[in-house]
Amino acid sequence: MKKIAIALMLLLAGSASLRAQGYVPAPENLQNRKEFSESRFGIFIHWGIYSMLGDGEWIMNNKPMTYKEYSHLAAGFYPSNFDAKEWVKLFKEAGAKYITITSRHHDGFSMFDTKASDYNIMKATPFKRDILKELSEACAEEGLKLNFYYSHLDWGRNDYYPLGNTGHAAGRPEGGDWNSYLNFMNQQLTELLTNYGPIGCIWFDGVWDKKDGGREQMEKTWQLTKQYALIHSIQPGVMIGNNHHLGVFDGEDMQMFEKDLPGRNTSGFSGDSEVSDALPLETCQTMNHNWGYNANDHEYKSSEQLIRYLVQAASNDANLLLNIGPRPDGTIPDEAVERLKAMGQWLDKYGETVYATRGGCVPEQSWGVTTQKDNKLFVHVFNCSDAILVPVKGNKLVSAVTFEDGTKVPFSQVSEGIVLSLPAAQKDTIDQIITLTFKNNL
Ligand code: FHN
Repeated sequence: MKKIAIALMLLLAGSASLRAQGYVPAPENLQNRKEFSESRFGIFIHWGIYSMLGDGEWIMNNKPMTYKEYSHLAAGFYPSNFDAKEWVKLFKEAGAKYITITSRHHDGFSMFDTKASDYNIMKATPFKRDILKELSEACAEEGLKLNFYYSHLDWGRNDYYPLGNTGHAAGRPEGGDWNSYLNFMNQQLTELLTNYGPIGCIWFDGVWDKKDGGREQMEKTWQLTKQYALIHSIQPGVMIGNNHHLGVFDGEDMQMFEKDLPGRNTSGFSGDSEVSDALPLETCQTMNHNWGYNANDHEYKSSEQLIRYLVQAASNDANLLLNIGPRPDGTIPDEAVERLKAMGQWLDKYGETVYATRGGCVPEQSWGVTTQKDNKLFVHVFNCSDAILVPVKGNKLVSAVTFEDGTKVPFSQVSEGIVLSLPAAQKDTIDQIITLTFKNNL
């Protein structure tokens, strides 16, 4: 009897320590992950006092400017045309389901009401309005989820010491208390998770500024386990993502890819990131070449390109987080508005083939990509020809019709898969969608 009791105690102690080591997401977190994946389209917003200089969010580092000079921008920041309701209406019209806004970028300026530093929108600007609060209310009204981007990296604070790889011309003293910086961040994160209602995700960026020593050292330097545990203790449902450009760390709930689809590395950020097969994925992308407002950058991707990119992301089982950089007066550049509206019109008609789908079982082909749901495969044809081969084998095809109007598409099942004869009338669209219905789920 005594032996059984001891064995039981050991078993319990063992499972407790296992749990202490590994993060176990709460049920509401799992639900959030599901909803996040189903939503497929979000708007990224890079907005801060840097927008006044019209040269992107890295201007303080790139110019370079000292923190002393740069911080004077705050006293002139007055986005008189900012209207949270208008923004959120536009994002909803675009078909987006969530927004992710920079609560604080690398310049260290807080775009929200915080007691942790006076360098914030309420105390350091004449505007004195908490834009995150206004956005949280507008999002709640329109049913969009709100996420906060939060920079680990800070070019302004004295306690950001030892320095990382960037921001060396900011004019900070030699010496500073790193623990004080860690506490500062945790105080701000607590505020962000307490004062703005339920938050969808905390989107971290910047740990790559101090990444020497590899993953374990990064974890130690940034105290990520402790920070993640704090976040989940305040809002267990909130998802944590970290744009460290590596494979996911314990405690993270999603994985993001900068300017690349998962598994690709065309922009050079994702070389070391192994794609998670368990967590929701997200690709973030700019509309032009900049994240923050750049007055001279008018080289925008076309609406067609952006729509196809959204579909491509979905075909890779990833959301698209599409960026806008609002002007300093609070308006959104015309080119961006035009593209968001065009995406919304397209999603109004074809959203069913994107929202709540999974990446298709057929990998990208020369003709295009696929998404799927239950026993339906949505074939997105970007490059048209008279006939295409869809390499699905071993599942009986019941019907093939155009998504547009249900016109039957002639097909034959051959040993390599399914050959579709595409209807001529469809040849000039952004994305010709053919719905294939199979006997069994895919
Ligand atoms: O340095 C930032 C950059 O300003 C921007 O916020 C992007 C968005 O993914 N992330 C960083 C670079 O990795």
